[in-house]
Amino acid sequence: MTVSASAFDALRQDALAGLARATDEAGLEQWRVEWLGRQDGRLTRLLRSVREQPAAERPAFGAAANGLKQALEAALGEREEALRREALQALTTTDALDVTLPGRPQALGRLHPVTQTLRDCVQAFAQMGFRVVEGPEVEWAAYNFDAVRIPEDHPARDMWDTIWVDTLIGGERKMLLRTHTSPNQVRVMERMQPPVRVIVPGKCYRQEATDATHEWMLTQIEGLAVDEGIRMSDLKGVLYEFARQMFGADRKIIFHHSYFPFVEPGVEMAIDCFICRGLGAACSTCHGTGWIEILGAGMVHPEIIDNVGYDSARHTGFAFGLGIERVALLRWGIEDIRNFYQNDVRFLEQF
Ligand code: FA5
Repeated sequence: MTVSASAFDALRQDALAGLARATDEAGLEQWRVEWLGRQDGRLTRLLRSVREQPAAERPAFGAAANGLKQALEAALGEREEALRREALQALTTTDALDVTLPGRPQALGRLHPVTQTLRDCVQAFAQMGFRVVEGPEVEWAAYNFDAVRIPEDHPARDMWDTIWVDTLIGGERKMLLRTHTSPNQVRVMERMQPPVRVIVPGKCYRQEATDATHEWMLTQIEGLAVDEGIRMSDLKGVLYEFARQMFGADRKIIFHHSYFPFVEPGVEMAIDCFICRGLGAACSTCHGTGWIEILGAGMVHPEIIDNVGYDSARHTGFAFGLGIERVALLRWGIEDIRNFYQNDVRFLEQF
């Protein structure tokens, strides 16, 4: 069989007319199989028939068939592109979808305000040379109470109405959710030798009647420094520097005497109330006192120094237990601590 130049032209026109009738992906594929399909495509068959041509005509036939194949492949590519453009155009002109509208932003999470405050406090103490260590949240009563001089019948145990773990050991409940980070004073001294300068951040749990400044779960940072010659003035210097960094130089700070069985002497540090500035007897945030207590502190009791195997004649130390939610209240002027753990996104996304 020989195919004349005009026959090639007719084939080309036939193919291009078929391509113009294809209006979607399926139509294009059908056309491709009909013309360019490897098994039985019309052009594939034509190319195979080169062998059957008289020897003298083979080169011209082959060249014409190949030229037609390339032309059809190019035409297919163009038609695909044209259909894609048409489809996009159709999308932009229908009311249902406006592809030019900006996308909806993804809501990004952020650190909880108490976590932010905890990190800032940790950094302030780290800059003063304190190293971070951690202790268990489920604690032995022996560490939480006895090791820090709060024996079974001591009235101080009432201050920390406790959430006990129900497991009985030797018929007694001996484990609890720690009520404060102070057991870590002992845990740290048991495994380190002076000089000690550590902070221990973590959650604590108490059976509290909650109010504007009390939650049943609270975050504390315990601080401990033990060395030769550590004095109360060192404690005050560290705490003043911390308060200056967290609250700025113009906030008022007060130290009250206080009692904690594990320090002697003991103090509490408070910051002036940002709500009433000390003027409101009806202020629910500071209970009319004008001050918001943020930490308890003092000189580590010599008996505890000796109990861990140090020598209290040589080594002295200070400790403090700082409430992080209270710091967060003060730095941002939040009236009620209970906001922090109510999981209201409208509150949390303000930080
Ligand atoms: C203690 O927990 C002592 N362990 C602190 C201490 C450490 C004293 C080292 C001396 C030496 P207190 O119960 O006062 O003390 O708590 C310390 C701080 O934790 C408070 O000043 C307050 O900031 C915070 N805090 C206490 N109870 C709550 C509560 N229910 N909700 C929120 N914050 C609290």
